[in-house]
Amino acid sequence: MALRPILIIPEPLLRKASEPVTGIDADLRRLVDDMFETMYEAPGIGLAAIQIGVPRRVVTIDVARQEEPKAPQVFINPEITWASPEMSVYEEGCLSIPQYYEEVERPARVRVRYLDVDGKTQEIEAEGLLATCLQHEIDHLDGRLFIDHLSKLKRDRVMKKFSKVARRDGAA
Ligand code: GNR
Ligand code: NI
Repeated sequence: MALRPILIIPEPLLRKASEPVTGIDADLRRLVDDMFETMYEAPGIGLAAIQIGVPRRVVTIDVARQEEPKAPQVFINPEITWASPEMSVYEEGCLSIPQYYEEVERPARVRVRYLDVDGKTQEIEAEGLLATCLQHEIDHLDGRLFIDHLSKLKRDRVMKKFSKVARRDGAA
């Protein structure tokens, strides 16, 4: 297993759409292991492969509370097949936009079809934090970030702040 650096905005890769996984092999299993290690260390409740620079449609999630046993979940090529008309609001954050939190409104429940690590098609219906997290991660696979759901004013403010930090730190 290996910890991998998490990409931070305005890194252009975060705006790239990820490609579907076509086969589950040793490389993919290693990627999933690295994603969990990186996600738990951050710590975060979800991670999309593109956040560590790998443009593949792979998501890891663990929404268990701190006092609960670990509950790692892997979603390969996830697709939303249904979204509830009812919406819900969560305060979201993103490991690629450190220390910025804002409320986002999304469908309260979603059905998601995906492949598990054995390549078997699965479908789940999620609600609450898992529903929010799945939508946040699937957005990443399409090059979208949670700030895209905010007003242009707020988004521009965040992008400007992080561009300034990147320039100062010599990362962009
Ligand atoms: O750790 C994370 N917490 C979180 C909180 C509310 C809604 C979504 C998330 S996902 C985020 C980790 C991350 O950036 N995943 O892409
Ligand atoms: Ni994120």
